[in-house]
Amino acid sequence: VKVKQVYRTSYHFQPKKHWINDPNAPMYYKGYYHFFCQYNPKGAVWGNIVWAHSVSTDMINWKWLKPALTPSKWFDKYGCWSGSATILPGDKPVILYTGVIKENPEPGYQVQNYAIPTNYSDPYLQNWVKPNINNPILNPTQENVSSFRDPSTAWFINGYWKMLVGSRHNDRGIAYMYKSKDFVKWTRAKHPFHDKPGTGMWECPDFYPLSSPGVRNGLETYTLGKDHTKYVFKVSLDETRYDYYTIGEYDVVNERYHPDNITVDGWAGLRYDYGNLYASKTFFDPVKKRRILWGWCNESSTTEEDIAKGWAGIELIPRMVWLDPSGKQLLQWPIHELETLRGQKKNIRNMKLNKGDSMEIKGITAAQVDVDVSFTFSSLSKAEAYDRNWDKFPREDVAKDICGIKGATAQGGVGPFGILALASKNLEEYTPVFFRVFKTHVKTYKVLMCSDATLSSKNMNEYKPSFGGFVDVDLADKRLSLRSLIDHSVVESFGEGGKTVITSRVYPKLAVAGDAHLHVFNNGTETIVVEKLHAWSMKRALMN
Ligand code: DQQ
Repeated sequence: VKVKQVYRTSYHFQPKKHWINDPNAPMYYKGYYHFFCQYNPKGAVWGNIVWAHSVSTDMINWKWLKPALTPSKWFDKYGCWSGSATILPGDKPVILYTGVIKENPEPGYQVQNYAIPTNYSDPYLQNWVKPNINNPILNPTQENVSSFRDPSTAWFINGYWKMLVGSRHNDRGIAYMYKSKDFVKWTRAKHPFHDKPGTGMWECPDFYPLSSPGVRNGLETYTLGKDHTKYVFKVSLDETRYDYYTIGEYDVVNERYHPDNITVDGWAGLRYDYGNLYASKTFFDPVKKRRILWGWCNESSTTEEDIAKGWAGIELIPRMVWLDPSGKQLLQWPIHELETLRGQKKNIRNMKLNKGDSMEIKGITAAQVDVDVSFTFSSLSKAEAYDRNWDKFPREDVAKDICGIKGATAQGGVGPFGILALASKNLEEYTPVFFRVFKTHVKTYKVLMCSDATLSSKNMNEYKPSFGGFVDVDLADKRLSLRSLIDHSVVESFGEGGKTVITSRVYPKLAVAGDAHLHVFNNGTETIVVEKLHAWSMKRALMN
Protein backbone atom coordinates (compact mmCIF):
# COMPACT_ATOMS: atom_id res chain seq x y z
CA VAL A 1 0.00 0.00 0.00
CA LYS A 2 1.35 3.42 -0.86
CA VAL A 3 1.28 5.64 2.21
CA LYS A 4 0.58 9.32 1.74
CA GLN A 5 3.65 11.06 3.19
CA VAL A 6 1.86 13.89 4.96
CA TYR A 7 4.09 13.71 8.03
CA ARG A 8 7.48 13.98 6.37
CA THR A 9 9.23 17.18 7.33
CA SER A 10 10.28 19.73 4.73
CA TYR A 11 13.19 21.40 6.52
CA HIS A 12 14.13 19.20 9.48
CA PHE A 13 16.94 16.70 8.89
CA GLN A 14 15.79 13.28 7.70
CA PRO A 15 17.11 10.49 5.52
CA LYS A 16 15.06 9.41 2.48
CA LYS A 17 13.79 6.47 4.49
CA HIS A 18 14.42 4.21 7.51
CA TRP A 19 15.23 4.86 11.15
CA ILE A 20 17.59 7.47 12.64
CA ASN A 21 18.45 8.35 16.22
CA ASP A 22 21.37 10.07 18.02
CA PRO A 23 23.38 12.81 16.31
CA ASN A 24 27.02 11.73 16.13
CA ALA A 25 30.30 13.59 15.62
CA PRO A 26 29.04 16.89 14.17
CA MET A 27 32.02 18.83 12.86
CA TYR A 28 33.34 21.25 10.28
CA TYR A 29 36.06 20.16 7.85
CA LYS A 30 37.50 21.89 4.79
CA GLY A 31 34.45 23.86 3.76
CA TYR A 32 31.76 21.38 4.84
CA TYR A 33 29.68 20.71 7.89
CA HIS A 34 29.57 16.99 8.54
CA PHE A 35 26.72 15.31 10.29
CA PHE A 36 26.57 11.66 11.27
CA CYS A 37 23.79 9.86 13.07
CA GLN A 38 22.67 6.47 14.28
CA TYR A 39 20.90 4.82 11.35
CA ASN A 40 19.22 1.53 10.51
CA PRO A 41 19.86 0.96 6.77
CA LYS A 42 17.27 -1.81 6.76
CA GLY A 43 14.12 -0.41 8.30
CA ALA A 44 12.08 2.11 10.25
CA VAL A 45 12.78 0.61 13.68
CA TRP A 46 15.95 0.71 15.80
CA GLY A 47 18.51 -1.99 14.85
CA ASN A 48 21.48 -2.87 12.59
CA ILE A 49 23.05 0.39 13.73
CA VAL A 50 25.55 2.14 11.42
CA TRP A 51 26.67 5.78 11.14
CA ALA A 52 24.79 7.65 8.41
CA HIS A 53 26.81 10.54 6.97
CA SER A 54 25.71 13.79 5.30
CA VAL A 55 27.52 16.99 4.34
CA SER A 56 26.30 20.56 3.99
CA THR A 57 27.58 24.09 3.54
CA ASP A 58 24.81 25.62 5.66
CA MET A 59 23.50 22.86 7.98
CA ILE A 60 20.07 23.23 6.35
CA ASN A 61 20.51 21.63 2.91
CA TRP A 62 22.14 18.19 3.05
CA LYS A 63 23.85 15.78 0.72
CA TRP A 64 23.67 12.12 1.71
CA LEU A 65 26.87 10.08 1.53
CA LYS A 66 27.42 6.40 2.14
CA PRO A 67 27.49 5.37 5.82
CA ALA A 68 30.80 6.32 7.45
CA LEU A 69 30.93 3.45 9.94
CA THR A 70 29.34 0.06 9.56
CA PRO A 71 30.05 -3.10 11.57
CA SER A 72 33.13 -4.64 9.93
CA LYS A 73 35.44 -5.71 12.75
CA TRP A 74 35.24 -8.03 15.72
CA PHE A 75 35.24 -4.92 17.90
CA ASP A 76 32.02 -3.47 16.38
CA LYS A 77 30.35 -6.59 15.01
CA TYR A 78 26.94 -5.89 16.57
CA GLY A 79 26.73 -2.17 15.99
CA CYS A 80 28.55 1.14 15.65
CA TRP A 81 26.91 3.12 18.44
CA SER A 82 27.19 6.76 19.38
CA GLY A 83 30.36 8.80 19.53
CA SER A 84 32.03 12.09 18.79
CA ALA A 85 34.68 13.75 16.67
CA THR A 86 37.82 15.44 17.88
CA ILE A 87 39.92 17.54 15.51
CA LEU A 88 43.56 16.71 16.24
CA PRO A 89 46.33 19.24 15.56
CA GLY A 90 47.00 19.62 11.84
CA ASP A 91 43.25 19.57 11.11
CA LYS A 92 43.00 15.80 11.49
CA PRO A 93 39.55 14.56 12.54
CA VAL A 94 39.27 11.37 14.53
CA ILE A 95 36.07 9.62 15.60
CA LEU A 96 35.63 7.87 18.92
CA TYR A 97 32.61 5.57 18.99
CA THR A 98 31.10 2.65 20.87
CA GLY A 99 31.43 -0.79 19.35
CA VAL A 100 29.16 -3.63 20.42
CA ILE A 101 31.14 -6.89 20.38
CA LYS A 102 28.61 -9.35 21.78
CA GLU A 103 24.84 -9.33 21.95
CA ASN A 104 24.89 -10.27 25.62
CA PRO A 105 24.47 -9.09 28.25
CA GLU A 106 21.75 -6.81 26.87
CA PRO A 107 21.77 -4.29 25.30
CA GLY A 108 25.25 -5.54 24.28
CA TYR A 109 28.86 -5.81 25.41
CA GLN A 110 30.41 -2.40 24.80
CA VAL A 111 33.92 -1.14 24.00
CA GLN A 112 35.24 2.18 22.67
CA ASN A 113 36.97 2.39 19.30
CA TYR A 114 38.54 4.99 17.07
CA ALA A 115 38.29 5.58 13.34
CA ILE A 116 40.23 7.91 11.04
CA PRO A 117 39.72 9.15 7.47
CA THR A 118 41.66 7.30 4.78
CA ASN A 119 42.11 10.47 2.75
CA TYR A 120 42.43 13.85 4.46
CA SER A 121 42.33 15.69 1.14
CA ASP A 122 38.73 14.55 0.54
CA PRO A 123 36.58 17.31 2.07
CA TYR A 124 33.65 14.87 2.16
CA LEU A 125 35.68 12.41 4.28
CA GLN A 126 33.88 9.55 2.58
CA ASN A 127 36.08 6.72 3.78
CA TRP A 128 37.00 5.85 7.32
CA VAL A 129 39.22 3.09 8.71
CA LYS A 130 39.20 1.47 12.11
CA PRO A 131 42.80 0.45 12.62
CA ASN A 132 43.27 -3.11 13.95
CA ILE A 133 46.13 -1.84 15.99
CA ASN A 134 45.06 -0.32 19.31
CA ASN A 135 41.35 -0.96 18.79
CA PRO A 136 39.39 -1.21 21.00
CA ILE A 137 40.98 1.71 22.78
CA LEU A 138 38.88 1.10 25.91
CA ASN A 139 37.43 -2.00 27.49
CA PRO A 140 34.72 -1.96 30.14
CA THR A 141 35.32 -3.09 33.69
CA GLN A 142 33.53 -6.21 34.80
CA GLU A 143 30.63 -4.34 36.33
CA ASN A 144 29.75 -2.12 33.36
CA VAL A 145 30.17 -4.26 30.23
CA SER A 146 26.69 -3.34 29.01
CA SER A 147 26.62 0.23 30.39
CA PHE A 148 29.73 1.81 28.95
CA ARG A 149 29.22 3.99 25.92
CA ASP A 150 29.09 7.25 23.98
CA PRO A 151 32.60 8.78 24.14
CA SER A 152 32.61 12.59 24.11
CA THR A 153 34.71 15.00 22.08
CA ALA A 154 38.18 15.09 23.66
CA TRP A 155 40.03 18.18 24.89
CA PHE A 156 43.72 18.80 25.53
CA ILE A 157 45.14 20.11 28.77
CA ASN A 158 48.49 19.88 30.58
CA GLY A 159 49.90 17.43 28.07
CA TYR A 160 46.90 15.05 28.08
CA TRP A 161 43.87 14.37 25.95
CA LYS A 162 40.79 13.88 28.09
CA MET A 163 37.36 12.55 27.26
CA LEU A 164 34.24 11.24 28.92
CA VAL A 165 32.35 7.97 28.61
CA GLY A 166 28.81 7.46 29.91
CA SER A 167 28.18 4.68 32.42
CA ARG A 168 26.43 3.59 35.58
CA HIS A 169 27.03 1.61 38.73
CA ASN A 170 23.75 0.08 39.86
CA ASP A 171 21.47 3.11 39.93
CA ARG A 172 24.26 5.70 40.06
CA GLY A 173 24.79 7.56 36.79
CA ILE A 174 28.47 8.12 36.01
CA ALA A 175 30.64 9.97 33.51
CA TYR A 176 34.12 8.44 33.59
CA MET A 177 37.09 10.49 32.48
CA TYR A 178 39.87 8.89 30.45
CA LYS A 179 43.19 10.46 29.55
CA SER A 180 45.88 9.84 27.00
CA LYS A 181 49.11 11.37 25.75
CA ASP A 182 48.85 9.95 22.23
CA PHE A 183 45.09 9.46 21.71
CA VAL A 184 45.44 5.67 21.48
CA LYS A 185 46.54 4.52 24.92
CA TRP A 186 43.97 5.72 27.45
CA THR A 187 43.75 5.32 31.21
CA ARG A 188 40.81 5.97 33.47
CA ALA A 189 41.08 8.87 35.93
CA LYS A 190 41.00 7.98 39.63
CA HIS A 191 37.47 9.25 40.26
CA PRO A 192 34.45 9.64 38.06
CA PHE A 193 34.45 13.07 36.44
CA HIS A 194 30.89 13.45 37.67
CA ASP A 195 28.21 11.13 39.05
CA LYS A 196 24.87 11.18 40.77
CA PRO A 197 22.98 8.48 42.66
CA GLY A 198 19.49 7.53 41.55
CA THR A 199 19.77 8.81 37.99
CA GLY A 200 20.49 5.53 36.18
CA MET A 201 22.54 5.13 33.03
CA TRP A 202 24.13 8.33 31.69
CA GLU A 203 24.10 8.30 27.90
CA CYS A 204 25.82 10.70 25.52
CA PRO A 205 27.72 12.94 28.00
CA ASP A 206 28.69 16.33 26.55
CA PHE A 207 31.02 18.85 28.18
CA TYR A 208 32.00 22.26 26.82
CA PRO A 209 33.22 25.72 27.80
CA LEU A 210 31.05 28.85 27.84
CA SER A 211 31.87 32.44 27.02
CA SER A 212 30.90 35.14 29.54
CA PRO A 213 27.20 35.65 30.29
CA GLY A 214 25.37 37.12 27.33
CA VAL A 215 28.25 36.59 24.86
CA ARG A 216 27.03 34.66 21.86
CA ASN A 217 30.40 33.51 20.57
CA GLY A 218 31.23 29.93 21.42
CA LEU A 219 34.57 28.44 22.42
CA GLU A 220 36.67 25.63 20.96
CA THR A 221 36.29 22.35 22.84
CA TYR A 222 40.03 21.67 22.96
CA THR A 223 40.57 24.83 25.02
CA LEU A 224 38.51 23.30 27.83
CA GLY A 225 39.96 24.13 31.22
CA LYS A 226 41.99 27.10 30.04
CA ASP A 227 40.87 30.49 31.33
CA HIS A 228 37.19 29.74 31.29
CA THR A 229 35.00 30.15 34.26
CA LYS A 230 31.88 28.28 33.29
CA TYR A 231 31.09 24.99 31.61
CA VAL A 232 28.11 22.96 30.58
CA PHE A 233 27.80 19.31 31.45
CA LYS A 234 24.94 17.43 29.81
CA VAL A 235 23.71 13.86 30.06
CA SER A 236 20.86 11.97 28.48
CA LEU A 237 19.04 10.02 31.15
CA ASP A 238 18.03 6.64 29.81
CA GLU A 239 15.31 6.40 32.47
CA THR A 240 13.42 9.57 31.59
CA ARG A 241 14.59 9.86 27.95
CA TYR A 242 15.33 13.58 28.34
CA ASP A 243 18.57 15.62 28.16
CA TYR A 244 19.58 17.52 31.29
CA TYR A 245 22.36 20.03 31.73
CA THR A 246 24.00 21.95 34.53
CA ILE A 247 26.28 24.95 34.43
CA GLY A 248 29.30 24.53 36.63
CA GLU A 249 33.00 24.57 37.25
CA TYR A 250 35.77 22.32 36.08
CA ASP A 251 38.38 21.45 38.70
CA VAL A 252 41.28 20.65 36.38
CA VAL A 253 43.63 19.52 39.15
CA ASN A 254 41.26 16.98 40.67
CA GLU A 255 39.66 16.16 37.32
CA ARG A 256 36.15 16.71 38.52
CA TYR A 257 33.11 18.71 37.55
CA HIS A 258 31.05 20.69 40.10
CA PRO A 259 27.64 21.97 39.12
CA ASP A 260 26.73 25.42 40.45
CA ASN A 261 24.24 25.42 43.28
CA ILE A 262 21.79 27.35 41.17
CA THR A 263 21.50 24.43 38.79
CA VAL A 264 20.53 20.91 39.77
CA ASP A 265 21.63 17.54 38.45
CA GLY A 266 19.26 15.06 36.92
CA TRP A 267 15.49 14.89 37.10
CA ALA A 268 14.91 18.33 38.53
CA GLY A 269 17.59 19.95 36.39
CA LEU A 270 17.54 22.22 33.40
CA ARG A 271 16.56 20.79 30.06
CA TYR A 272 17.54 21.82 26.56
CA ASP A 273 14.01 21.03 25.57
CA TYR A 274 10.97 20.34 27.76
CA GLY A 275 9.52 18.21 25.00
CA ASN A 276 10.88 15.65 22.60
CA LEU A 277 14.69 15.88 22.32
CA TYR A 278 17.26 13.24 23.26
CA ALA A 279 20.91 12.20 22.89
CA SER A 280 21.98 15.70 21.87
CA LYS A 281 25.52 16.76 21.11
CA THR A 282 27.24 20.11 20.53
CA PHE A 283 30.22 21.14 18.45
CA PHE A 284 32.18 24.33 17.88
CA ASP A 285 31.73 25.89 14.44
CA PRO A 286 35.09 27.51 13.66
CA VAL A 287 33.63 29.45 10.73
CA LYS A 288 31.06 31.45 12.64
CA LYS A 289 32.62 31.00 16.09
CA ARG A 290 29.54 29.54 17.66
CA ARG A 291 28.54 26.45 19.60
CA ILE A 292 25.84 24.44 17.93
CA LEU A 293 23.52 21.87 19.45
CA TRP A 294 22.07 18.93 17.54
CA GLY A 295 19.25 16.91 19.10
CA TRP A 296 17.31 13.85 18.03
CA CYS A 297 13.51 13.97 18.03
CA ASN A 298 11.84 10.58 17.85
CA GLU A 299 8.37 9.75 16.60
CA SER A 300 5.27 9.83 18.77
CA SER A 301 3.46 7.47 16.42
CA THR A 302 3.22 3.69 16.76
CA THR A 303 5.86 1.27 15.47
CA GLU A 304 3.29 -0.06 12.98
CA GLU A 305 2.71 3.45 11.65
CA ASP A 306 6.47 4.07 11.43
CA ILE A 307 6.92 0.87 9.46
CA ALA A 308 4.03 1.84 7.18
CA LYS A 309 5.46 5.28 6.45
CA GLY A 310 8.95 3.77 6.05
CA TRP A 311 10.86 6.16 8.27
CA ALA A 312 11.25 7.21 11.89
CA GLY A 313 13.15 9.98 13.63
CA ILE A 314 14.18 13.49 12.68
CA GLU A 315 16.94 15.79 13.90
CA LEU A 316 15.86 19.17 15.24
CA ILE A 317 17.06 22.39 13.62
CA PRO A 318 20.66 23.00 14.78
CA ARG A 319 20.57 25.53 17.61
CA MET A 320 23.14 28.06 18.64
CA VAL A 321 23.71 27.84 22.43
CA TRP A 322 25.24 30.44 24.74
CA LEU A 323 25.06 31.57 28.37
CA ASP A 324 22.11 33.75 29.37
CA PRO A 325 23.10 37.18 30.78
CA SER A 326 21.93 35.92 34.20
CA GLY A 327 24.55 33.15 34.10
CA LYS A 328 21.87 30.76 35.34
CA GLN A 329 20.85 29.00 32.16
CA LEU A 330 21.57 28.67 28.46
CA LEU A 331 19.85 30.42 25.61
CA GLN A 332 19.14 28.56 22.38
CA TRP A 333 18.23 29.86 18.96
CA PRO A 334 17.84 28.20 15.55
CA ILE A 335 20.92 28.84 13.38
CA HIS A 336 20.35 31.91 11.19
CA GLU A 337 20.94 29.85 8.02
CA LEU A 338 17.40 28.53 8.46
CA GLU A 339 16.16 31.97 7.44
CA THR A 340 17.33 31.33 3.84
CA LEU A 341 14.27 29.08 3.50
CA ARG A 342 11.87 31.85 4.40
CA GLY A 343 9.50 32.69 1.55
CA GLN A 344 6.11 34.43 1.49
CA LYS A 345 5.76 36.60 4.57
CA LYS A 346 2.82 37.77 6.63
CA ASN A 347 3.12 40.65 9.13
CA ILE A 348 0.70 41.70 11.81
CA ARG A 349 1.05 44.59 14.22
CA ASN A 350 -0.87 45.66 17.30
CA MET A 351 -3.75 43.26 17.05
CA LYS A 352 -5.89 42.95 20.16
CA LEU A 353 -6.98 39.57 21.47
CA ASN A 354 -9.77 39.76 23.99
CA LYS A 355 -10.80 36.87 26.17
CA GLY A 356 -11.80 33.94 23.98
CA ASP A 357 -10.47 35.38 20.72
CA SER A 358 -8.80 33.19 18.14
CA MET A 359 -7.61 34.84 14.93
CA GLU A 360 -6.36 33.00 11.90
CA ILE A 361 -3.08 34.05 10.28
CA LYS A 362 -3.91 33.70 6.62
CA GLY A 363 -1.72 33.81 3.54
CA ILE A 364 1.02 31.43 4.63
CA THR A 365 1.56 27.67 4.31
CA ALA A 366 0.60 26.81 7.87
CA ALA A 367 1.95 23.25 7.72
CA GLN A 368 5.40 24.55 6.84
CA VAL A 369 6.01 27.87 8.54
CA ASP A 370 8.37 29.85 10.76
CA VAL A 371 6.37 32.15 13.04
CA ASP A 372 7.85 34.74 15.37
CA VAL A 373 5.52 36.72 17.61
CA SER A 374 5.67 39.07 20.57
CA PHE A 375 2.70 39.49 22.88
CA THR A 376 2.16 42.36 25.30
CA PHE A 377 -0.36 43.07 28.04
CA SER A 378 -0.93 46.11 30.16
CA SER A 379 -1.31 44.60 33.61
CA LEU A 380 -0.37 41.58 35.66
CA SER A 381 -3.09 42.12 38.22
CA LYS A 382 -5.32 39.38 36.83
CA ALA A 383 -2.63 36.67 36.93
CA GLU A 384 -3.86 33.36 38.39
CA ALA A 385 -2.64 32.30 41.81
CA TYR A 386 0.32 29.95 41.99
CA ASP A 387 -0.40 27.15 44.45
CA ARG A 388 2.48 26.85 46.95
CA ASN A 389 1.90 23.13 47.19
CA TRP A 390 3.09 22.74 43.60
CA ASP A 391 6.63 23.45 44.83
CA LYS A 392 6.61 20.18 46.73
CA PHE A 393 6.96 18.38 43.43
CA PRO A 394 9.91 18.42 40.99
CA ARG A 395 9.82 21.58 38.88
CA GLU A 396 9.64 19.77 35.57
CA ASP A 397 6.69 17.63 36.72
CA VAL A 398 4.80 20.67 37.99
CA ALA A 399 5.16 22.46 34.66
CA LYS A 400 4.07 19.45 32.67
CA ASP A 401 1.17 18.68 35.00
CA ILE A 402 -0.26 22.21 35.04
CA CYS A 403 -0.04 22.31 31.25
CA GLY A 404 -1.87 19.00 31.10
CA ILE A 405 -4.58 19.84 33.59
CA LYS A 406 -5.36 23.37 32.46
CA GLY A 407 -4.57 23.04 28.76
CA ALA A 408 -5.10 25.98 26.47
CA THR A 409 -8.81 26.25 27.13
CA ALA A 410 -9.22 26.49 30.91
CA GLN A 411 -9.73 30.22 31.30
CA GLY A 412 -6.95 32.09 33.07
CA GLY A 413 -6.07 35.65 33.97
CA VAL A 414 -2.93 36.57 32.05
CA GLY A 415 -3.02 33.78 29.54
CA PRO A 416 -3.31 31.17 28.30
CA PHE A 417 -2.34 33.01 25.11
CA GLY A 418 -0.19 31.91 22.19
CA ILE A 419 -0.59 30.14 18.88
CA LEU A 420 -2.60 27.20 17.62
CA ALA A 421 -0.28 25.27 15.31
CA LEU A 422 -1.47 22.72 12.76
CA ALA A 423 -5.11 23.54 13.36
CA SER A 424 -7.87 22.00 11.27
CA LYS A 425 -10.50 24.22 9.67
CA ASN A 426 -13.07 23.94 12.43
CA LEU A 427 -10.53 23.43 15.22
CA GLU A 428 -11.24 19.74 15.62
CA GLU A 429 -7.46 19.38 15.85
CA TYR A 430 -4.74 21.79 16.94
CA THR A 431 -1.48 21.97 18.88
CA PRO A 432 -1.47 25.01 21.14
CA VAL A 433 1.85 26.56 22.17
CA PHE A 434 1.19 29.14 24.84
CA PHE A 435 2.01 31.01 28.02
CA ARG A 436 0.20 31.25 31.34
CA VAL A 437 1.31 33.73 34.00
CA PHE A 438 0.93 32.94 37.72
CA LYS A 439 1.27 35.15 40.75
CA THR A 440 2.88 33.64 43.86
CA HIS A 441 1.88 34.39 47.47
CA VAL A 442 4.93 36.66 47.72
CA LYS A 443 3.79 38.59 44.62
CA THR A 444 6.40 37.36 42.20
CA TYR A 445 5.40 35.95 38.84
CA LYS A 446 5.94 32.58 37.29
CA VAL A 447 5.61 32.12 33.57
CA LEU A 448 4.68 28.72 32.28
CA MET A 449 5.14 27.73 28.65
CA CYS A 450 3.20 24.76 27.25
CA SER A 451 3.15 22.76 24.03
CA ASP A 452 0.15 20.51 24.18
CA ALA A 453 -0.36 17.62 21.77
CA THR A 454 -3.50 16.36 23.52
CA LEU A 455 -5.87 17.63 20.82
CA SER A 456 -3.37 17.47 17.95
CA SER A 457 -4.93 14.51 16.19
CA LYS A 458 -8.10 12.46 15.98
CA ASN A 459 -5.83 9.42 15.77
CA MET A 460 -6.23 7.69 19.12
CA ASN A 461 -3.07 5.58 18.84
CA GLU A 462 -0.50 8.35 19.09
CA TYR A 463 1.47 9.50 22.12
CA LYS A 464 0.02 12.98 22.70
CA PRO A 465 1.70 14.47 25.76
CA SER A 466 1.21 17.93 27.13
CA PHE A 467 4.69 19.33 27.68
CA GLY A 468 5.59 22.30 29.85
CA GLY A 469 8.48 24.31 31.19
CA PHE A 470 8.82 27.45 33.28
CA VAL A 471 10.34 30.53 31.69
CA ASP A 472 12.67 32.46 33.97
CA VAL A 473 11.73 35.95 32.85
CA ASP A 474 11.33 39.32 34.44
CA LEU A 475 7.97 40.61 33.26
CA ALA A 476 8.88 44.28 33.80
CA ASP A 477 8.09 45.16 30.18
CA LYS A 478 4.93 42.99 30.14
CA ARG A 479 6.01 41.23 26.99
CA LEU A 480 6.56 37.58 26.06
CA SER A 481 7.84 36.26 22.76
CA LEU A 482 7.45 32.98 20.97
CA ARG A 483 9.01 31.53 17.84
CA SER A 484 7.73 28.24 16.44
CA LEU A 485 9.13 26.16 13.63
CA ILE A 486 6.17 24.21 12.33
CA ASP A 487 6.99 21.44 9.88
CA HIS A 488 4.15 18.97 9.16
CA SER A 489 4.65 16.63 12.14
CA VAL A 490 6.88 18.73 14.38
CA VAL A 491 6.33 21.94 16.32
CA GLU A 492 9.63 23.23 17.71
CA SER A 493 9.05 26.30 19.89
CA PHE A 494 11.41 28.84 21.46
CA GLY A 495 9.97 30.87 24.33
CA GLU A 496 11.32 34.31 25.20
CA GLY A 497 14.33 34.34 22.89
CA GLY A 498 15.29 30.73 23.61
CA LYS A 499 15.03 30.65 27.40
CA THR A 500 12.65 27.72 27.29
CA VAL A 501 12.31 25.40 24.33
CA ILE A 502 9.63 22.75 23.79
CA THR A 503 9.24 20.37 20.87
CA SER A 504 6.19 18.24 20.11
CA ARG A 505 5.60 15.61 17.45
CA VAL A 506 2.04 15.55 16.16
CA TYR A 507 0.16 13.67 13.43
CA PRO A 508 -3.06 15.44 12.53
CA LYS A 509 -5.62 13.63 10.42
CA LEU A 510 -7.34 16.77 9.12
CA ALA A 511 -4.79 19.56 9.58
CA VAL A 512 -2.39 18.29 6.94
CA ALA A 513 -0.67 20.09 4.05
CA GLY A 514 -3.03 22.73 2.58
CA ASP A 515 -5.67 21.96 5.19
CA ALA A 516 -3.53 23.15 8.10
CA HIS A 517 -4.17 26.55 9.66
CA LEU A 518 -2.37 28.83 12.09
CA HIS A 519 -4.06 30.99 14.73
CA VAL A 520 -3.16 33.28 17.60
CA PHE A 521 -5.45 33.03 20.62
CA ASN A 522 -6.16 34.30 24.09
CA ASN A 523 -8.17 32.51 26.75
CA GLY A 524 -7.31 34.82 29.65
CA THR A 525 -9.37 37.68 31.03
CA GLU A 526 -6.53 40.16 30.48
CA THR A 527 -6.47 41.53 26.91
CA ILE A 528 -3.38 40.53 24.99
CA VAL A 529 -1.89 42.52 22.13
CA VAL A 530 -0.06 40.80 19.31
CA GLU A 531 2.53 43.53 19.16
CA LYS A 532 4.41 42.05 16.20
CA LEU A 533 3.92 38.87 14.29
CA HIS A 534 6.00 37.64 11.37
CA ALA A 535 5.14 34.39 9.71
CA TRP A 536 7.08 33.02 6.78
CA SER A 537 6.03 30.17 4.54
CA MET A 538 9.09 27.93 4.48
CA LYS A 539 10.67 26.52 1.35
CA ARG A 540 11.65 22.90 1.22
CA ALA A 541 15.30 22.20 2.06
CA LEU A 542 17.44 19.92 -0.12
CA MET A 543 17.32 16.90 2.11
CA ASN A 544 19.59 13.99 1.45
N1 DQQ B 1 21.73 5.33 21.38
C1 DQQ B 1 22.94 4.65 20.97
C2 DQQ B 1 23.75 4.47 22.20
C3 DQQ B 1 23.26 5.57 23.07
C4 DQQ B 1 21.80 5.60 22.79
C5 DQQ B 1 22.58 3.38 20.25
C6 DQQ B 1 21.14 6.90 23.14
O1 DQQ B 1 25.14 4.57 21.95
O2 DQQ B 1 23.56 5.36 24.43
O3 DQQ B 1 21.85 3.65 19.07
O4 DQQ B 1 19.97 7.13 22.43
